[in-house]
Amino acid sequence: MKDILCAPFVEEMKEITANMYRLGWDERNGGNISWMLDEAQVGEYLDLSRVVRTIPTGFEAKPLIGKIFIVTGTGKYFRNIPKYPERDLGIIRIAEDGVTAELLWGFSDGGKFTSELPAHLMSHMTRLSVDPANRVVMHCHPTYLLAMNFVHPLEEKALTHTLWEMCTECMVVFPDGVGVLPWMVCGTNEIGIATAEKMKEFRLVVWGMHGLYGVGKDIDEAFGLIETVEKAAQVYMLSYNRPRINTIRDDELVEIAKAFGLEYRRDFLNL
Ligand code: 2HA
Ligand code: ZN
Repeated sequence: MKDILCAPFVEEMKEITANMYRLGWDERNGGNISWMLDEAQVGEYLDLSRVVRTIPTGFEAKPLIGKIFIVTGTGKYFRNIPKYPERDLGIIRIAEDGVTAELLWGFSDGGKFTSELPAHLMSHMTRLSVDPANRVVMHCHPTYLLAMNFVHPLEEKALTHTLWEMCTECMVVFPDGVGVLPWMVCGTNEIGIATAEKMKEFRLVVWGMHGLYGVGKDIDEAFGLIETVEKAAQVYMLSYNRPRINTIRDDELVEIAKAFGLEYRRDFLNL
């Protein structure tokens, strides 16, 4: 059996959480990540017949039975994950009943998975139904996007349009736009259901005045979506209260979409 602490998926979780912390997106215990792993790959590092303990998830995730995820722990700080991966990360498998998580590794201090597990697993279910290659769900509190939430309408068309206008790359990276939920209590099944509903249409979902969800086939893709939104939000916050003398026009956004052969949210333009 190979050493789990050297597994590429543990290494990558350490690296990405350290990056996100340094970017200021994950203060204290803010943010959470879940990543669906390949069973054969995990089997090189762990005896899959050995369950450390079981933890109820609080909701049914039948389509995910038998699926294995590496997830961040509740109350754990991204800042500490590189130092204490075995304590602050866990590898869980959804049990046969669909409502229990079998802990295969990690959470070594008796801890458990993120309080946002409902939003994560429900989002995995939805994304897998529209994109079988999806593996990662990532949540964080990007600073400029959060600031923007307080001065810009929290509406999907308006928010997406503004972000698209801020950097030429935005249309290329998220032509499908950004979904928006109003402020809601976090950590509940309700916000999980609402997030997953938005995930039918969007790979990016803003939790109003809280943060952002991004998904993708791997860590790079989810992270890349989030950092592109955050860059655009930063440009917006640096410029929105000054006279605007230049802008990327809607007909130019269409030109980008055409040049890159993109399927995009035409209804989010004002043409
Ligand atoms: O885990 O970010 O949404 C802390 C959070 C809750
Ligand atoms: Zn949060």
